[in-house]
Amino acid sequence: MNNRHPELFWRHKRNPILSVADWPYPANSVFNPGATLLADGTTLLLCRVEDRRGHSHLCAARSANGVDNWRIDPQPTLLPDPEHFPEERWGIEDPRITYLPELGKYAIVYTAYTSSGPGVALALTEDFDRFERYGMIMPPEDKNAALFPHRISGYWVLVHRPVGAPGAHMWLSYSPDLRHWGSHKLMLEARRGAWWNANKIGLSPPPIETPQGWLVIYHGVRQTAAGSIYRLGLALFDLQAPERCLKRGDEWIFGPEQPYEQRGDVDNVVFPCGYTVAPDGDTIHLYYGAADTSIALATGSIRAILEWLEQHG
Ligand code: BMA
Repeated sequence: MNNRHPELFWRHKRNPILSVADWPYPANSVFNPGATLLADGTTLLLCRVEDRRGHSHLCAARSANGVDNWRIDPQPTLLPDPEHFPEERWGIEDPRITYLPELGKYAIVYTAYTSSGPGVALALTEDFDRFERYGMIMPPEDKNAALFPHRISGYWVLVHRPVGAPGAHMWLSYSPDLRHWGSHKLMLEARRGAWWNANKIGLSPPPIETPQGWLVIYHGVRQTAAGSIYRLGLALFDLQAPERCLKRGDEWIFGPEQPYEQRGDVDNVVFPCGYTVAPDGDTIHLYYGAADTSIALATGSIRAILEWLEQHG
C-alpha cells in the first residue's frame, strides 16, 4: 500500500527558478513574489528584493513561459517612498496582485514596514511602471493582505491579518472606494494547541474564484523548539459572503521539503504571494518564496484541489 500523502502541487524541476544571482543589481535575497498574467500572456512576478540593510523593495520580472528567460527590470520597480509615505520607512514587502476589471488596473497590496510595525498599503497600476499610491489602508500590526477581483454586494473586499491577543487570524474588511474600510469580519481563525496552524495564520496568494466558492490558500506557522515552520493549507468560502467558510482542510498540503526551502536566511519557509492560471482554466502555477532566499514554482490543478477539499474539508 502507498503510504504517501497525495500531492496537490508539483515542484518545478528547475527550482529555484529565480535567485539573487539572476539580479541585474546587488541585493541580499529575492523572494515572496506577487504574480499576474499580463494581457499578452506574459507572466509578471513582482518580487520582494531585500538589500543589505535588511530593507525591501519590489522589482518586476517578466517571462513568456513563466519559468525561464526572465527579463528583470534593471532598477527597482517600486521603492519605498518614506518622504511622502513615512509608513514605508523600513521597506515594502510581500506584494499580492489582483487585476480589477472594473478599473482596468492592477491592485498591489503590500506590507509597509515602519517603526510602529508592519501595516497594509495599496497601490494601483496599469503597466507596472507608473504607480498610484493609496498609502496605508490598515494600520500596524497587519499584513498578508489582498483584494478580491471585483466588488461583492457593491463593496470592495480586502483579506488581511491583524495581530491580536491571543492569536493572529484572517479578517475581511469592506470599502466603497478602496480608501475607507469598515464592516470588519472574522474570516478564518488560527487553531490552537498542537495544530500545524496554531496561533498564527495568514492569507498566501489572493483568493481564487471558482464556481464552488473562493478557494483560499493560506499559511500556518508552527512554533517549534528549532524555530518556525511555514506550511500551506486550504479553505473554501461563500462567493456572496466570503466571511462564511464552507470547507477547511485539516491537514497542511504543502510544506518545506527541499533543501532550498529548508535552508536559507529563514529556514523552513514556503511563502506564496501569487499564482497564475493557465488558459485551460485549471492549471495553477504557484510562485513562492523559499526560505526567504529565492523564488520557486509549484504547479497543481484547481479541480484536484477542490476535490481534495470536498473529501478532507
Ligand atoms: C512572515 C513574513 C514573510 C516571511 C516569513 C518568514 O511573517 O514577514 O515575509 O517570508 O515571515 O520569515
